[in-house]
Amino acid sequence: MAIELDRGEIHRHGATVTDWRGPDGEPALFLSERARFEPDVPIRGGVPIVFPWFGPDPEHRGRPAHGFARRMPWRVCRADADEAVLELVDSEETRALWPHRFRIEYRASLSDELELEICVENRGEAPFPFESALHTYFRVSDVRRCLVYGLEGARYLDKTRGQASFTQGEAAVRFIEETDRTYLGTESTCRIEDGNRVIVVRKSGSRSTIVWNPWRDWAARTVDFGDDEWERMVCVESGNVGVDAVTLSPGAQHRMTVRIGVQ
Ligand code: TA6
Repeated sequence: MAIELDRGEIHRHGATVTDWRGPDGEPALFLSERARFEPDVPIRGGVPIVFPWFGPDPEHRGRPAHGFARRMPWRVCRADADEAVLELVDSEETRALWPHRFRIEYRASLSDELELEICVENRGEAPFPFESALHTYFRVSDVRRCLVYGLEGARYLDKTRGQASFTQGEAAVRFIEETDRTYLGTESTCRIEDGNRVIVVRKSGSRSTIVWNPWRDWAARTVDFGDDEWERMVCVESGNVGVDAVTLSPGAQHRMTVRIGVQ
């Protein structure tokens, strides 16, 4: 069930923004034509919320990849024409997966910019470390013609090369094959150049940027993703993962904000 706003929509499921149109009126987010809207299944596209770990279960216990937040129903705190606030609070279900008390408040503001703010609070008695990311799928005309600026000189781990560490040169990130890179220690604004359209991703409270395009083989074997959809999307994700993970003291909060604009 989607919450319709003037400039897009957000689902209670995973608090996933699935559509936002910028000043040009064009959809800026990619949503797979095969996306599934079912309990315990993340929506393939829009802005899934990764929490409390990024990637496969770090303890190898079979817990869901990218954590549980994107697979669960959130509570709507308020919603109006251009903004929605949702929350996720720990439960027996979450504590069985991750033994901590927490509250996440998520504010999505859909106007000329898409502003997303996620605030994580430690409601327990002990500090906890967590990873999080806004796993944003951007819609592009052809990923092979896209360039991502802003990560020049940053160190990254390359998942396609065994998570080996590299440094981005002075050139923009371009896409000629499967690309899956976690840039660390970067608070930079990124610009996605897609022909004559530029998507700008500003962030605060985030030191990691993940850049991903699955390319054709992954697309062909993934049921909730069209065989050729890889050509029309790129993920530029803002978060805190790996060495950038956050440790939150009891009662403390961590706020991350991402502001997306289209030029
Ligand atoms: O953010 C990139 C990534 O970690 C890729 O390695 C790929 O696994 C992608 O996320 C999608 O993961 P998902 O669990 O949604 O299929």
